[in-house]
Amino acid sequence: MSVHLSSCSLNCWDNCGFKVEVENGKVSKIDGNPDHPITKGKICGRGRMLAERTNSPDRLQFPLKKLDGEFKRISWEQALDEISNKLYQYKNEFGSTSVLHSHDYANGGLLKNLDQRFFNCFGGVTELIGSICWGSGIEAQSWDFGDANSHSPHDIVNSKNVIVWGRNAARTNMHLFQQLQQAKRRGTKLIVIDPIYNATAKIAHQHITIKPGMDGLLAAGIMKEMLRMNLEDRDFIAHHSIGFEDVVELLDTITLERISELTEVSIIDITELAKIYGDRPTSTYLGLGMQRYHNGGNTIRWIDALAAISGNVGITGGGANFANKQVGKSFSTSLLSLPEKRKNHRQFTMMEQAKSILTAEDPAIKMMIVTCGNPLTQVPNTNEVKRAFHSVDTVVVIDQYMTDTAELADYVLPTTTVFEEEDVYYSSMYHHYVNYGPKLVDPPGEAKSDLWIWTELARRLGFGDDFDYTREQWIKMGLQSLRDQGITYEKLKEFGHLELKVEDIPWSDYRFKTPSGKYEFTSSAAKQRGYDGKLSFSLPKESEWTNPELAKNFPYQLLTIHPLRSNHSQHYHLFKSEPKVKIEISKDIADKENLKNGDYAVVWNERGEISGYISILEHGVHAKIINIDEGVPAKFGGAVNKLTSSSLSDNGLGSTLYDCLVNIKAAKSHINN
Ligand SMILES: Nc1nc2c(c(=O)[nH]1)N[C@H]1C(S)=C(S)[C@@H](COP(=O)(O)OP(=O)(O)OC[C@H]3O[C@@H](n4cnc5c(=O)[nH]c(N)nc54)[C@H](O)[C@@H]3O)O[C@H]1N2
Ligand SMILES: Nc1nc2c(c(=O)[nH]1)N[C@H]1C(S)=C(S)[C@@H](COP(=O)(O)OP(=O)(O)OC[C@H]3O[C@@H](n4cnc5c(=O)[nH]c(N)nc54)[C@H](O)[C@@H]3O)O[C@H]1N2
Ligand code: SF4
Ligand SMILES: [Mo]
Repeated sequence: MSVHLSSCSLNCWDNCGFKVEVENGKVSKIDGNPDHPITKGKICGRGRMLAERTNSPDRLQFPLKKLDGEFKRISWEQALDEISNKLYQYKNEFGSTSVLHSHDYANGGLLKNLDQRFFNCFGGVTELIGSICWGSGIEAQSWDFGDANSHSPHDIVNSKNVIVWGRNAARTNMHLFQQLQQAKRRGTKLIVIDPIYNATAKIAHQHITIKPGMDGLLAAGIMKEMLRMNLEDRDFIAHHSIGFEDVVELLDTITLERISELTEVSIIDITELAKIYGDRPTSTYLGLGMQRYHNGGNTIRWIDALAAISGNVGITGGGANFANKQVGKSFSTSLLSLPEKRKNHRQFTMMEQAKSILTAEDPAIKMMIVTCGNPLTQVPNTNEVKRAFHSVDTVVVIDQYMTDTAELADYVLPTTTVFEEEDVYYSSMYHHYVNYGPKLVDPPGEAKSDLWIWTELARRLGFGDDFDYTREQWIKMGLQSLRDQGITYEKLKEFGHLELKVEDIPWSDYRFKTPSGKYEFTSSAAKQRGYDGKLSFSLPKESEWTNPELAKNFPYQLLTIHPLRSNHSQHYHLFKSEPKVKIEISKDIADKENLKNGDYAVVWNERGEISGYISILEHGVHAKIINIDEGVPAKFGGAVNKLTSSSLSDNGLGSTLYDCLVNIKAAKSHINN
């Protein structure tokens, strides 16, 4: 048995350091690396289960081709020859943008950026822009500050108060959760603002239940109270910001009573929050859930503005922590991806990929290659996504498992897991350490890395020279920009993880990366793009105010938050007992619809329906909420994205996944009856 340092590869805030045991050529156990400065030996079940994900007999092991509706094993030679011939033909006949690259970010490896290199060298394809995950918040912060940068996780020790605003830390960001527990023991005041009384709310001094999609207005109410009590930071506002007068003008148009009524947060709580923000340093940890609304960007901008007005920007213990884009920007990704090779391209948004495929002309989409994503389960409006996939002549899916998406493919290519290839791993969400992950075991059957697949296809298509590098050379290429910091391939290999030199306290010099160089309450970057750039009192798209007719038929708000034990769709099939769709509802809905725990029910709207078992949330949940965790694959009764909408959020080409009205009723279980 041998033990090796490695990394979690999953799309997650924490990017944990691993200690991996290998026995007889198999990964036998995964633990946390106690020497990792942030993750300190603790990892979650999803990370541990990467052993099962690697060893499972259900792994895809051979290239498959669909013939008469059934998958048949074929050789790599045949798969690569046929796929490269098709790429060549479609490019010749219809142009290279008749090929679509559909993807998400399921693997945090640096070399996963090489898919871009392949498609750029091919001549440029139809690519996806925007983000289902965090698009609106990222753009919101870049309008306000010039970029989306977080404080170092170590800085939390300096905060007097911590507000966790719409981040499900206990479930999604376990090392922040541990820090919150420690902070609380040190006497830090902890407040959670969330429509659900989640596990983070349980440890907080106070949980504030809010009506979903109304957080921007709550931040406005807190600011109004701060101004009334003269708690704002006049110096910051005067010297380091522009556009404050626009905010004041807008705040004057609404009363605190009206804000309280719309957000369903009491005036007492709003006033208390104003005092907390005024009692510096107060740090805000924003989550991603609350920007998955039509008004999501505006929501994040209000919370940024609150942090700014209260003087909590650029100071130790403060911050509006949403993402840490400094991390990803440290690497030489364009050396890897060669954007200059791209001759043609067309862009579809990630959210609207299905609709765009169905309506594409000049050229139509003829071929689609899917990597690091499972759009059939994860992209909104599943029924439309399914129609889109069926409309494309040739679909190639590269994955480790036969997912809902792979089921619809013409070719399925088996790929490696994190322990079967060498790479370095990072996440631009939370901390700024980069981890090394060696190749520890051989992949099963004939599974090959994504990189091997791109290299073989590139050779067949005549640009093999662009892929003629060893793994070590590729990693060194990606780390080139870090050489001056002493971050090298050799050192990463030696130490297992290294600290990137990014700013621990972003904006401490008050030099913002906005066009004015100041914090922008009214965004000039937004103005340049044709928006008015001002904050507004915008609302979700599906609500009683914006669409009363819809709200009459579909009176409840559906959240589809991230599952505890799975990373999206990736772990459900490994659970000991078969997963079921759990429909969590408030006590009020249970009473109104006469539903009890364990009842079978159907949730529906105009886009689709999904059935599952009722679980009543007894405490602290907003009265009109239904939650169904996302990610459940079709074979277990999913996907909940049959119900969600593919419309875009207000900025950043983000998603509106939680901006979703539904109805619910008891149903007959096909299992029990
Ligand atoms: N266990 C687990 N962890 C994960 C993942 C996973 O799949 N499973 N996925 C990873 C990824 S890709 C991401 S993006 C992150 C996401 O991390 P989070 O942002 O923590 O998680 P989400 O599930 O996106 O957001 C859900 C939280 O937002 C709250 N919320 C929803 N609507 C609103 C609202 O209008 N206002 C407020 N205040 N709160 C609201 C929900 O009640 C919930 O607590 O998690 C990462 N970590
Ligand atoms: N309703 C609803 N939908 C959501 C969300 C929500 O909150 N609610 N959250 C959204 C968010 S935040 C995100 S980030 C997306 C995530 O969306 P996805 O990334 O599509 O979700 P996963 O289920 O993680 O699927 C990733 C797939 O990539 C495969 N994979 C893993 N590693 C590799 C690799 O190295 N190479 C290749 N080729 N494949 C690999 C996995 O086996 C898996 O099938 O989902 C979004 N969808
Ligand atoms: S999924 Fe996240 S918390 Fe779990 S081991 Fe991986 S990086 Fe750590
Ligand atoms: Mo995400």
